Amino acid sequence: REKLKTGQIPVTPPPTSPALQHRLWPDIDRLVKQQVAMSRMGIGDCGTGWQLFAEDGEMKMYRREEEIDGMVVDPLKAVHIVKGITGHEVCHYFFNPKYRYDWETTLEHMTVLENISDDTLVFLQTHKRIWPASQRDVVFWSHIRKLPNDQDRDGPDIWTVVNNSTESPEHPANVGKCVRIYLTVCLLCQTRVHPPKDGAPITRDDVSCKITYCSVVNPGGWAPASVLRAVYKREYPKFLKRFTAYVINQTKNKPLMF
Ligand code: 18C
Repeated sequence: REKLKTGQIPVTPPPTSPALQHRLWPDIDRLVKQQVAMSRMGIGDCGTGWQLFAEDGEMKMYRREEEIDGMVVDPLKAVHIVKGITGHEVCHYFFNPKYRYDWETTLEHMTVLENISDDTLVFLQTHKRIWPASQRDVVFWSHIRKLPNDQDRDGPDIWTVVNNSTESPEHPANVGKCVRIYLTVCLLCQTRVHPPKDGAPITRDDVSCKITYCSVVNPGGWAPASVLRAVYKREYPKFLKRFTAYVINQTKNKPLMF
């Protein structure tokens, strides 16, 4: 059980947390560990096949062309370094539903189906339709977690959010106008602190965040490969630039959150 200082809020759930008792918990815990380990691997460590498809300053996006039954399921891995924000802040704005409409431009509608615990939610989302394909929806659990920084024990914690498709008996797949997509997404954020030499307090000018974003999206049904690849080549860079700019803007006049 996590040792807490006076006034500190627990992040790993205590044994009584509803998340630990939940039917999804074994899957969530296993998948979070697996996704974090994969996200931490560099492009070179994952074998060959990663192709750079977008680059803008510090942001680099790679994909691997993969198809299952003729459907494009290209894994994506993006790395970015953003000054002035922390990993906890990036994960906070990515996880928390109250900010989602602010930055998620492909979103049409979002509902929280289940509030399992402060760090674990189940979402139903519908996304904008792309002609000529059907509109897509997705049901996924989302889990935010603080990880020990084993490379620098005195450094800030590492933070992650993992989203993974799940089922909802109340919202079965492919019954209405939407085709259900299936996704696994991992956002992993590491804060770097460059302490001021004069011993002055750390400000936003002294921090940067290394962001790794990995995703695999199965379109769930027919979608023309050329259109789908063109869509994600445009939408992923747009998402990461817009989302990080949003976090910078939201946090600029707030105290740093490590
Ligand atoms: O990770 C991201 N967001 C999280 C919180 O919302 C969460 C959700 C991810 C949903 C991603 C899939 C969305 C597909 C929607 C269709 C695209 C609509 C485009 C509309 C353009 C006007 O994890 C950030 C996600 C960033 C999303 C980038 C787009 C990825 C596209 C992947 C293709 C999906 C198949 C769609 C089939 C259409 C084929 C022509």
